[in-house]
Amino acid sequence: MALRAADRLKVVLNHLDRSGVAVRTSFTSAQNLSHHHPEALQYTFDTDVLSPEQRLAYEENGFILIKNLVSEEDINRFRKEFECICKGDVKIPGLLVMRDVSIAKSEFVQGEKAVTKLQDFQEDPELFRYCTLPQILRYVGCFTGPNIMAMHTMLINKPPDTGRKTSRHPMHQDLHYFPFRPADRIVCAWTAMEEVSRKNGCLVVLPGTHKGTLQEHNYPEWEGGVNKMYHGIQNYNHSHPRVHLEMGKGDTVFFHPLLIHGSGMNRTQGFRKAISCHYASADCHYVDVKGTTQENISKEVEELARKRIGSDITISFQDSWALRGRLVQGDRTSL
Ligand SMILES: O=C(O)CCC(=O)C(=O)O
Repeated sequence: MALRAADRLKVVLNHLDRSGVAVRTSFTSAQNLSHHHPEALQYTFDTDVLSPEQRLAYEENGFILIKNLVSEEDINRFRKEFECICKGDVKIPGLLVMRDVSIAKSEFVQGEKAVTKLQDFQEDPELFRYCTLPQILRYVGCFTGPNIMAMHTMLINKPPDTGRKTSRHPMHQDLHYFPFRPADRIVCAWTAMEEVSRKNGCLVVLPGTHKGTLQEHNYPEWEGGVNKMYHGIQNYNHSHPRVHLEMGKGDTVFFHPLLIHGSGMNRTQGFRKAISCHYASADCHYVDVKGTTQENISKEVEELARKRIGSDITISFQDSWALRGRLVQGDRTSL
């Protein structure tokens, strides 16, 4: 009996999974972003969730965009909770409320308009629902495998730029922030909470860069200042093809932690909101980052913990992740 094209591709993929034979695919857009290094399948599992074409696209590009994954109702609930937190009606233990470097210096901005990011919302049952949505976890499992930890949570409220270009997020690799490996078993889910476009500062990614290594990150020397913890890579290839991820409300992109990405300035008067979670396989293990390019961020995180908790207890970089991580599927085998 003749096999459908997708089924034939599946047979090939299963074979490749076992043999580690080289595959290559191209990005499905006007730009040809395929890279001409043959590689073995290594970034995805065969779970019957991703189509063979989607699987090949992630292998090649390091990201995949799924349209309409999160409902309008859920997004509206997350937005409401964000407003309650900004107004001070809800207090969440451990939540980090961040302000834009240029807005923080102004005395006159209050509430929602002053907050650029909520980080570590694992103790907020309403926002943390995002990390447990079954339709998200189905995809996450394609990259992590069945034991899944939600490690890092953020609601980003990119403000209208004040003219100092501080609403930009420098190009970076998320692995810089993580003392756990292997990188291929980590994935970020990032969901647009409204239309995101080049005008309001959508994500920008450099396809294929997930196949590279972790680069050195530092604070960029921007004239207008730079937000706390917004480290960037100085020496990436500026002529590498870029993809601007323009997305609708509820669309979700899944991307690899070595993928070089950032986001542009918000040139509108509205706040550009997105909610995200970094997941890792619970089978990952911690690594010591002393003496590596990650030492700068580990020291900064440890210093922040001292300021928040007090200097009588020492929270190491690794502890800070072990404390925040939450099991969302399967068994907590290692992390
Ligand atoms: O949402 C954005 O503008 C960028 C977020 C991001 O890349 C990050 O926080 O690592």
